[in-house]
Amino acid sequence: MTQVITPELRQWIVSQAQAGFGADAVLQSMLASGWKEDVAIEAMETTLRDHLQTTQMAQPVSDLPPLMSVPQLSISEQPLYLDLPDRRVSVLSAMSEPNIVVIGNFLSDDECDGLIEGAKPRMARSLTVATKTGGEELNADRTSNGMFYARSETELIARIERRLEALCNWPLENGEGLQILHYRPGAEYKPHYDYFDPAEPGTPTILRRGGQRVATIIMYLHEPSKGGGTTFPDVRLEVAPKRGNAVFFSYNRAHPISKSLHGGAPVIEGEKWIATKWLREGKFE
Ligand code: PD2
Ligand code: ZN
Repeated sequence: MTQVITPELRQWIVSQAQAGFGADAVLQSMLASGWKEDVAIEAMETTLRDHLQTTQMAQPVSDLPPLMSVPQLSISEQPLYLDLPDRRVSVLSAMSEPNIVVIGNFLSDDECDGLIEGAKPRMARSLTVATKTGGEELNADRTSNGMFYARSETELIARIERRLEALCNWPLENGEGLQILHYRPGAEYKPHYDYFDPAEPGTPTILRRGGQRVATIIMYLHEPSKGGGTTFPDVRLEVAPKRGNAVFFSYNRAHPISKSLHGGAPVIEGEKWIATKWLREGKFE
């Protein structure tokens, strides 16, 4: 029998959280009352996320981190194509809040293969920036393997970076080195924000080099046959990980109000390879 997540259940979950019960305790109560584990987890995740968003929306703007300038793609007249200096790419879909644009034909098959082959000898379990210290750490939410190319490391990298610069109208020097990630079946990247949380103690150290992140471009290099989409839970969008395509998104405040929460859904079958470019406010040197 399917179990339905009712408004009453959502209200109960919020009241438990407000009473100070942790996620684990709430989950155990739900299991004890006969809820199936997957339904209970889904109910808790969606309810608490929606609740958090509602309370965040009610915050006065003066309490939020400052607005930042962000890259803008040249798509105000809904062009079907963008003629970048060395390649015509397609504009497949776009939304404004958050600003998410899906681009088709951004990379050729040869370019995808070149990025993967160059990365293979240097792959290691992915690290994320440790916001407590400003260093790097293993992260259980990210079960992919990865590596970074230095900026302009090879002719191929330099070509793709120039293409990104033209796509985003944002200086190449403000970009971090291209990151390659490899996901096997079961691997995922749980929803997160790419900006650095201003409340974390390590953030001022991280920001000394290039300022905040303001946008992300994920390029799909090898597509899994099932799963592995890039999800945007706040707007219930999932971008298909199609080889050669890319998704651009920006965040003009380092705050959840940007609705830039995003994740890599678990790969179900096949393998997923991506390249990620993060753009900073200033020069990243
Ligand atoms: O692999 C993805 O789809 C993904 C999802 C969320 C990658 C990233 N974030 C990232 O590289 O930041
Ligand atoms: Zn991300």
